[in-house]
Amino acid sequence: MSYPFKLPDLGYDKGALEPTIDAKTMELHHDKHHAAYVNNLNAALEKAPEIQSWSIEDLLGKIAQVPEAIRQAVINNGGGHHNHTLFWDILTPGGSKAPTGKLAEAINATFGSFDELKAKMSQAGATRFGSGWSWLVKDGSGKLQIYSTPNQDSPLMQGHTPLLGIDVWEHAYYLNYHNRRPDYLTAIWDVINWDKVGAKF
Ligand code: MN3
Repeated sequence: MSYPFKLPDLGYDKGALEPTIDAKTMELHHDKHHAAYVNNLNAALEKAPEIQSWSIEDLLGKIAQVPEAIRQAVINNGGGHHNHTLFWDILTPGGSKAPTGKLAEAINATFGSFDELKAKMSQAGATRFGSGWSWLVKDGSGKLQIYSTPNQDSPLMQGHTPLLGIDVWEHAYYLNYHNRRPDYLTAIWDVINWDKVGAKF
């Protein structure tokens, strides 16, 4: 899939993740915030026909080759599009509530336990100043890593494959959790679909 990019359907009801994530937050987050990233990404690419055939993974993975005039717009809005598309996918209702199979083995080997992974990712999200994401990624050598990125910066820009991303922008939690980002980061583990995360690994 390439330019013009389209806002993907959620694939489930906006209230399906309640009470962890309320329907109004899902509506604004998907229909307004994500839609704006898609529209702004397309507006930027309109000015660069030579890269209009690139996939979103190519745009972010080869960001240094994107024309400088639109590079930051692609980082912000292409990152926003890819990050949110992944977020809706791994929040799909149902699936396993904990990692299984090879992913579970890798998590235990790398972090010690699933609880330790949750603690590290929540910590990364809680300590990200301002807006950004907390990530579980597979790095270039196939190893798991946890870190946060600012704004909409994507792990793809450093050659890493994002497996699980938690949006810590205020728009992701403020209606329900107000300023209590740590409470959101504790609750969100109830709605992660680990079958989806495992499939990406
Ligand atoms: Mn968001």
